[in-house]
Amino acid sequence: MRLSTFSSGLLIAVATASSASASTVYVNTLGASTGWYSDDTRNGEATTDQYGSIARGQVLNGLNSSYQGYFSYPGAPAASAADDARIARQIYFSNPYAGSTDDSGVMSLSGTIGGSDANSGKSSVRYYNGGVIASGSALSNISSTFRWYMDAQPTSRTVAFNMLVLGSNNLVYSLAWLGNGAQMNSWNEFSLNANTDGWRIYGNGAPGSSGASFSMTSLLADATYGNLLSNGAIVGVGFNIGSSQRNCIVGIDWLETSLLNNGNRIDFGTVPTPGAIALLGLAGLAGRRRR
Ligand SMILES: [Ca+2]
Repeated sequence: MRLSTFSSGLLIAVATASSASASTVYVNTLGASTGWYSDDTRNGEATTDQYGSIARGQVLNGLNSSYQGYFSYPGAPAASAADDARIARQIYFSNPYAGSTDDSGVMSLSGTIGGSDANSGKSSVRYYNGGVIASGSALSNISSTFRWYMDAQPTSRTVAFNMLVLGSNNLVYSLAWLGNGAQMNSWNEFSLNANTDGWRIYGNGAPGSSGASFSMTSLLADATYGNLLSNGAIVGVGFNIGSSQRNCIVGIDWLETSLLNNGNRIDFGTVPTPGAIALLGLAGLAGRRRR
């Protein structure tokens, strides 16, 4: 699996403490300005666009929207503006549903682009800080709550909350959590803590979907993976749908997790970030001065 060759640069990065903040962080775009990036997003539907033809399932690496640390493995696709455009068809920020919190909109993830039966598409988005987000020991008291909408689609699918963890054996594992009971055409709010069942571990020989699901507490007590994870480092935190989640679009309203932003809300959607507001203010001031 590609994760096995995940950038060794992460190994030498020093943990970066997030600045103290008691407030909501707004995320309305992918890339360096927010720290939220596409990584394992795969083209959902064979298509021809202005950049040429692209097959289903092809991994997309955008110049601005993809996390380049993810693409250090041999044979990785080169970053391109074409893939930025393709990623933007599958991961985008808008306000399509009534009832997002404070009318803030959502970050939509589409497993396919056009509603075909393509099963090889995937949308994957995570926060990265270029190094260690939290030590593996933080897994033992993890808590997360997130709110999301499931679009009306022929298949009912559940967005996964997930993490990339660099194990103490220097191999990267993906931990994905799926809650139960998501409703189509509805807002869903899922909460988990260390004792909530529903985790699976993927990559580097881990059983993935073929194994039983775990609570984090039981996973950390597992003879094979417990010490690897708790002595490792969390290097990415986010969401995905797919693969094999065709014909489903989900919109993520917000996330609160013990791993990011000091547990305060990360609100996805169309609200400008404070930085963007400041820039708009400066632009307005400059405009007035010109007049
Ligand atoms: Ca929102």
